[in-house]
Amino acid sequence: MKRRNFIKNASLTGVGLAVGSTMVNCADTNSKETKTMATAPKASLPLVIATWNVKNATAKAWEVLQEGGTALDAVEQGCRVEEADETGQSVGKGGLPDRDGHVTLDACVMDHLGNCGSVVYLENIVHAVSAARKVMEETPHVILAGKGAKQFAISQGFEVEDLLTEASKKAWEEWKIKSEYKPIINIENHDTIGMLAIDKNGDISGACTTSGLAYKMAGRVGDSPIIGSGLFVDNEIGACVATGLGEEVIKTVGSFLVVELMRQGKTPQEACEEAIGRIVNKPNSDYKNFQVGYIAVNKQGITGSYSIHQDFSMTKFQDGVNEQVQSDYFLKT
Ligand code: SD4
Repeated sequence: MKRRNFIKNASLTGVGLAVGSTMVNCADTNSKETKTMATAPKASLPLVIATWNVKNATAKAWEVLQEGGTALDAVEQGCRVEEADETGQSVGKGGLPDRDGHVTLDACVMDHLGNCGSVVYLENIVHAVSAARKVMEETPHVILAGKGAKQFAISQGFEVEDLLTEASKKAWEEWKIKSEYKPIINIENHDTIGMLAIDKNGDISGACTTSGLAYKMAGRVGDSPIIGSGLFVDNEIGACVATGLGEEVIKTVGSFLVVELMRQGKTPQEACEEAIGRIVNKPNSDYKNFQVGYIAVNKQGITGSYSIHQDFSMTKFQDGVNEQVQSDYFLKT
């Protein structure tokens, strides 16, 4: 499908376009920011959204916001819930390892002031998201990798743990029999987590944490800790976080793209759809064989989500309601 048709079809779905009784004019790509702002509908704040079905994580983030915590506190605490859950095999403890049996974590945070911190290829530390926050707050750097990231985390009081659980080890041993590497669509299902929150001050922050693709090559780093790809926050405009095959997100600088599209006047829904369009409309795109999903929120608290394949969802906590929202998707046939 050509890009123009993709966008046309996407806008026909109507997902996320109707907000209360107000319709946002999505097709008007010439609309000026001032015009968009004047007609922009507002959603109730605070709010939390996260990739996949992670109600325990969003509940934790919501609790933090209710207690007056910042959006940054909320997303960090929310992500920690998934990192600690050993049954989640795409994040933190229990994450599936690389080909050599090592669990390596990628995570990042970004706050409303545009500060950010990441850890990549981090081993033996469960709460990679908190290590990323420490990089942001306690170092002059943005990214720490591998051994250095681990040493830094230890110096900050993080405990060293074996992250490979019996279940993940068994899965890896079974995988080794064929050693066939290919991305599995929606394998993440509910655990790799990207989270965005707006606090009572209207400030936006985001976080993302993952063990990356199962059975990846040693040394592989995905989109999740790369600011602009896996996550981007602009407190004037909104924020976006990605999930799925990180290589494809990196190639299109996906989360930054979504935020910039919102800056141009697109709704979060439209922006997510166009960013997926950039991936599927590439010449020779192999999109039928991989998944990418985006969730986004704008400054007004309006949210959107879109993926290539069916069965992507986001969890949204707003107005005291914590619910899983099924995402619209590109590949309908
Ligand atoms: C990665 N984007 O490492 C991550 C994986 C992921 O849901 O999001 N899985 O490519």
